[in-house]
Amino acid sequence: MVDYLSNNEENYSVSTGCYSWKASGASKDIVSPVDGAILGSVKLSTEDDYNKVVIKAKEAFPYWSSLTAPERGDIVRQFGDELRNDKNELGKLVSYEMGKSLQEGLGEVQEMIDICDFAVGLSRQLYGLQMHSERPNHRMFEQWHSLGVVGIISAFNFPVAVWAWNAAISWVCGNVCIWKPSEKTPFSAIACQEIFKRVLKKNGLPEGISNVIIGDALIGKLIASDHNINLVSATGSTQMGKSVAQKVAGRLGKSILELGGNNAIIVTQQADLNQAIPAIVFGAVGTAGQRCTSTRRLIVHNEILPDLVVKLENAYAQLRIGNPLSENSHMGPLIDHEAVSLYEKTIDTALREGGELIFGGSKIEGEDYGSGCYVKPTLIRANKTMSIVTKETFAPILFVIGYDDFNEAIQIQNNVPQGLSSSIFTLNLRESELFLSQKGSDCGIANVNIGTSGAEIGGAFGGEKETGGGRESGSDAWKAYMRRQTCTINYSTEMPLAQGIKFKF
Ligand code: UN1
Repeated sequence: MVDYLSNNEENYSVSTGCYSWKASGASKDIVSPVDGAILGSVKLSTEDDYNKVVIKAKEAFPYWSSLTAPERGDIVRQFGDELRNDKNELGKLVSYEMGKSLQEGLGEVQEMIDICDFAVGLSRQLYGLQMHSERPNHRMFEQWHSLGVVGIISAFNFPVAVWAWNAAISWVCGNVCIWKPSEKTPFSAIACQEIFKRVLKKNGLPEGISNVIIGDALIGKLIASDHNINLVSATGSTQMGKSVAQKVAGRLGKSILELGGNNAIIVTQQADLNQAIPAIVFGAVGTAGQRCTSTRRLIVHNEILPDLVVKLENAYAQLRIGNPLSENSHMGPLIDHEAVSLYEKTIDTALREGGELIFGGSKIEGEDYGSGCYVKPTLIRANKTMSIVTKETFAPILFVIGYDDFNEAIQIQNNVPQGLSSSIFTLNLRESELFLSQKGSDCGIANVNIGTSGAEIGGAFGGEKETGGGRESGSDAWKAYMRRQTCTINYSTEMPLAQGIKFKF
């Protein structure tokens, strides 16, 4: 980690807010949530800095998009190789800057490597369909062209992986990227840019293929409103997403939105609790409950609820909370003190609304924790009418809700504004198929006997309703990063019109 920071100082001034340009805005200290230490400071970018980055990106686009897709895929392959070499250092930096456990920091870099591999294969599979024309001796097909500049707005909780999902796919599709990472985790972003810069340099490619711009909400607004940005892919809160969506729609631009989740696990009487317990605990406590896929609600059949709660209490009592870089710790801190206040407020509201505290419920202070942002993982017995259970709080708070009838469980699961991830634990085929059916989960992700978090890159990632409807990462999510062109070629000697229209003169 220290190596990255000092390398950066050599090759790239850490105090520059954007790649290749000196940022001219205010300085911001970056504080690690782990121990309250100042990691360094970055200068935030201004509108002027932003405009320079856009020019640089636009200049790089014609050359980059003129390479063949497999040539671009080879550059992404090299990036994946560099990430393999740097996995430990980058994983540590992510863990220290963001506060997730080292295992999860390393997992995040692995997710980057995986999406690079996926994108390399994709670079030879950007298939268009061929259709049968209704006119004789005509050929009709569709093809996919590069879009241009992709603006990527990412959140603090996945400081590197979510960018990589977007960037790796954008690059093989022939686009150039401008990345606005969370200003809470800029050093992880700078490190990624440094690694990719090595690949660009080795291959004599223009720097503007990948750009990082560090700034506050102003930069997000500029990206959303700028007609030079052909696609905006934004990850973050529903509130942020609504503002981005309105600005992009106002200029009829394209966007991919991956916003809040309020993910539930249904545990039926026929669940294998040996599988369910670890999945529930990781889902609720992993990344200190700060994943958009974190498990926030547990919907449990009332007959097994008391037994399940005892098992969960036992599991929670074994969790070790502390420095995420220590292999001993299961859970690190929240991102900052504001997040700790939100955690406390949510618990207060839940208890006021009639919730019952089962476990945890307070922040953790003491010598060992310094000025880190540590909280206890929390279990609250709740009921389906409490309004707090419909809200997303980025914290390790799990609401346990009982149900009697299977359809009621599905209804509780769907009865929130968000629609990202969902799971059921059951060994009953009818229950699992109903959960996956049209009448079942309304989420973008629906799992059976797997928790709500930890999706693989091969699937399309995203969700419905207030989650924003976008899809990133695998499957055919790449189509949103390209423009579709329908082509019809007439190789006859006639000039027939479609729909049988006669037009003779
Ligand atoms: C996010 O929290 O924004 O499925 C992304 C998961 C991770 C990605 C989460 N692969 O939990």
